Amino acid sequence: MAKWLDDAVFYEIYPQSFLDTNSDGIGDLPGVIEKLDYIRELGCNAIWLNPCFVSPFGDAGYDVADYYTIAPRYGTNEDAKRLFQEAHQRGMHVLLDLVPGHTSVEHPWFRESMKAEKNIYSDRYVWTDSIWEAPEDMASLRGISDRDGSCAVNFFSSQPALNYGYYKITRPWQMSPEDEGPRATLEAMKDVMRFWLRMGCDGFRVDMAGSLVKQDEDGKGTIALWKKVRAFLDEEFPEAVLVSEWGEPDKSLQGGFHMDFLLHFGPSHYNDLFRCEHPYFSKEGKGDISQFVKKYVENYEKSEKKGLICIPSGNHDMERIAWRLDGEDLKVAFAFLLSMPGAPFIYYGDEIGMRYLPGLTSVEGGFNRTGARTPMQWDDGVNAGFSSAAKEKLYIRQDESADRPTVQRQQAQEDSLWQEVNKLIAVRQAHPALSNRGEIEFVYAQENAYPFRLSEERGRGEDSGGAESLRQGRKLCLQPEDRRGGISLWRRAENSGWSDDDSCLLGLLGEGGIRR
Ligand SMILES: [Ca+2]
Repeated sequence: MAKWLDDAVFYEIYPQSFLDTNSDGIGDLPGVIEKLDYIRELGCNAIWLNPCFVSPFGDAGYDVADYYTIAPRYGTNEDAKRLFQEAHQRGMHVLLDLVPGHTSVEHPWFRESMKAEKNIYSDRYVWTDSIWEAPEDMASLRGISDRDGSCAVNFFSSQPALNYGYYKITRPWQMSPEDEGPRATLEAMKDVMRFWLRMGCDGFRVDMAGSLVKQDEDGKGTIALWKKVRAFLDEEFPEAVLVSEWGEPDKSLQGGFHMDFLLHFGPSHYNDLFRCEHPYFSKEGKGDISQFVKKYVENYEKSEKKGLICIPSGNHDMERIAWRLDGEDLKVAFAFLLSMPGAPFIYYGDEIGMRYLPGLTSVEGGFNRTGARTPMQWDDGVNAGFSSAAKEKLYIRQDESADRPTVQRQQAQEDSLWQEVNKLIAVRQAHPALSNRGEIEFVYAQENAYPFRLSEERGRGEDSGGAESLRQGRKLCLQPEDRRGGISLWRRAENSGWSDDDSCLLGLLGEGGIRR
């Protein structure tokens, strides 16, 4: 695994909403480059960039029409190359978003695949052999061309599924992953990876990574496929990093991914902590962390430390973390996020508590997700410093409330969320016990109960200073009998806020911070 992952703290950038440098109302790659120093100053040293390739943007770029070209609205391939170089100069790394599961209907592969005459792209997508038969358990496109068949779609109707084969074959038109068509699809995707890795990107976040092989209940076919990708990367780009949108680390890490996300859907109970009716980290104290911990421990053990389990602050697919949590709650939530093992991922704007805007008219297939994708709020200037375009031209309407958080204001304010996140990252980076790899033990996490405690031992022996700081810090910790280096996240159920006795990460480490 690439060494830089050991202390990577990621920042997810939604390029269209980050910084607009040419006043068209849409963020762009020169804007990302301009803000690299800001990201570094916050403490993040790695970036995940959402898709920035040519696309009709029916799903905000997750419907790629050309894998090899940066969408003109974001800039050029030269801009991408410069981004990689500028990031590397600052000791930072950049992951692009790879969307291997489907393309846009406008992709030339699909245009060829739609033709009735057999050609080299006929088997690039999942087609049945009759217009009257739809693929089981999947939506499909039908009657859109002269080809006699229905084509499976993965998500929206404009996203036909690429063909990586079926694990369990039950119909004559279904192919094995070893058949020529599926193998050619995988080779094509390897070429895409080669192209960007050669240009200087450091790896990929892989969209819907667990769903490539169809009728693959236990994931065996998809794991085997990713093992092939890993072998290819080990051979040609051994430093290339892969993180999966899969949510089952025991499977994804087996397939050769270095990291997997805890997802907001499926069995993770991630939202119990941040986004349900009674989030655990809300000061009302009505939450439950036990199911989350149970599932986390299960995943942690099953993954056998082969890689990292990543807990994001949010992403472009869910409501923002500030939706259900307020200012002080957010600091506690970040103390948790930035003290867990695995590489942390901070979604742009979450470091200032940017709000989720419910009820916005959908933009580019965002629907309820649109309110989590609004333009970044930098300062008190026009459009909060995001763009000098007319307000009506902005990619998505901005939070227009007078007290909307901005980077500029929070950087100037000593007790702001930005300052807290900044300190938390610094503490994490300074103490090997809090690094990305290593041991975690949940000391206390009962059903419907507070507090919640965890103990971490990481990097001991590498830097006894860090472990020693933790031990000293544990004077504030609530388990004096516990001799291991550890931290505690603690809060009182009946309490409406933090008291001086409540301990939290920074207080424990004796470096200032939350309510010490
Ligand atoms: Ca722009």
